[in-house]
Amino acid sequence: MARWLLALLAPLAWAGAVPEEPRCTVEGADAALSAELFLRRFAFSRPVILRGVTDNSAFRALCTRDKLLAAYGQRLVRLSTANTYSYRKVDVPFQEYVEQLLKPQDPTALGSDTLYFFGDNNFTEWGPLFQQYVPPPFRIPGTSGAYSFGIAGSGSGVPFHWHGPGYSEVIFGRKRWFLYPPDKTPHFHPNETTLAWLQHTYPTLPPAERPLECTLRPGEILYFPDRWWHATLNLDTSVFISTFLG
Ligand SMILES: O=C(O)CCC(=O)C(=O)O
Repeated sequence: MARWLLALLAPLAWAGAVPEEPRCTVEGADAALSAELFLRRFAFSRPVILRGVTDNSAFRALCTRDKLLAAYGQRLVRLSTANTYSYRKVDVPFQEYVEQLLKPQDPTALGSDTLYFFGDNNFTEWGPLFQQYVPPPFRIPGTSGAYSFGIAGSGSGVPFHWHGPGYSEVIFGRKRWFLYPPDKTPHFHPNETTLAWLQHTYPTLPPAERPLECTLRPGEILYFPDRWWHATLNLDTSVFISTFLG
């Protein structure tokens, strides 16, 4: 689907917005990137944003608010607190999440008091939806992909953390990413939301201490290598899916 049409349709499907920062310091690649070059240049060493490598318009059409509510409204979804270690989990019907909890982030709330729907998905109930997702094309030898699907309000996000390599794709909305290599631990508090970190810590960082960053739009896929620190900020109410390689 053309990007201008997506931009028009996205606010109709899921609402809300935080101002966008146009700076993008993550390398980009297009459909000309080969699997061999992906492995040599990015897989083990640096993030990359892949553009135009898959077409998820069919999956996107199933992820509108109305379609998801009709299909899964009565199903339970598991929410996690939006702090670095996401200790607390809460199960709610998907409809209750969408109608009552899916709100813009309160900038004064702690991560431990902010519920985020991402991961812990029920692959039996949501399997028919996930089967329509076209995953990113490149694999690291010896790994397979596991999905984490999410929907979250504008200004929400996950504070800095790290784990194995993976991809993240935005289906609706825009998501700003912040990344540091494994040997550069960011300045952050694990119970501070990304929005609070952006307001209080980010402006104080000298240029050499700034993260790599970029805002992802539908159709763009971020790859992050093993152990890279990352934090996210949804600029709009967003629908998104990560593919973890393990
Ligand atoms: O999409 C998000 O907000 C969180 C993604 C993330 O942290 C991950 O894929 O590891």
